[in-house]
Amino acid sequence: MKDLFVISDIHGQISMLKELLVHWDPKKEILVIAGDMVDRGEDPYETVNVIHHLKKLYPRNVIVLKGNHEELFLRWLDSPVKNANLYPRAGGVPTVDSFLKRLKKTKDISSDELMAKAIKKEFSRTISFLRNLPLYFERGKYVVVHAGVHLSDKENWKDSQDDMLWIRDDFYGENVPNNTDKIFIFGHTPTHDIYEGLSTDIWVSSCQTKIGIDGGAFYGGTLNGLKIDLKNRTYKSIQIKHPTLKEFKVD
Ligand SMILES: [Mn+2]
Repeated sequence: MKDLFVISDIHGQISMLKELLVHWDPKKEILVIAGDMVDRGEDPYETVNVIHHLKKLYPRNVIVLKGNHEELFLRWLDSPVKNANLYPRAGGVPTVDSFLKRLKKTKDISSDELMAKAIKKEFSRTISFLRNLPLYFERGKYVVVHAGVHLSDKENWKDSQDDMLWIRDDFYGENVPNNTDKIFIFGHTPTHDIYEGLSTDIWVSSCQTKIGIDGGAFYGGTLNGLKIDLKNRTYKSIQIKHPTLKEFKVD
């Protein structure tokens, strides 16, 4: 059985992703990308492109999950007028720009509607890849999911798809017991928020069944890679530090 190598919340930081991928061994590890490839960052298009390419090269050894930012991008593509205010506030401008600049023909694109239409037409395979991403990956006792799940009982954690994309402290809060028999690896909330600004390291709940890995790569933090040895149930983390900001800033 292959081990897992989990990365989350790249948010367009393609240079950090490439640095981290050097540590992935496709012969020994399944690469799991836990969502939020797009929005903000250096180059969201290229981030999706590299990951999509890896998925095609290693269809069984690369698992890509949907995050809320893939969902927001798809919503904008389908209803650009309705999402014209919301999507830029979520960091969508670098995503749209990074796709637009790869269009072969850029004339006559003067409205959000035309931009969305052109992107959907020219990058139909990429967009279809994003649309069809699963929300979680389960391997034995481990579940990788973008934001988290509803933990109240053993059987129903798969029921709330909305929670898998959006949930925060109703999942990772120390006062929320994990009544499932799974160990969850999640991103979505930068660990510096959970650590209250003290660290960007991987976070492990006191019950040791919730493991947060979002290092806040865009916010001057870290891109964390988490290796899980499934047989021995041991973890190893790799951190790629932000190339330009040394200090992690807290708002
Ligand atoms: Mn997210």
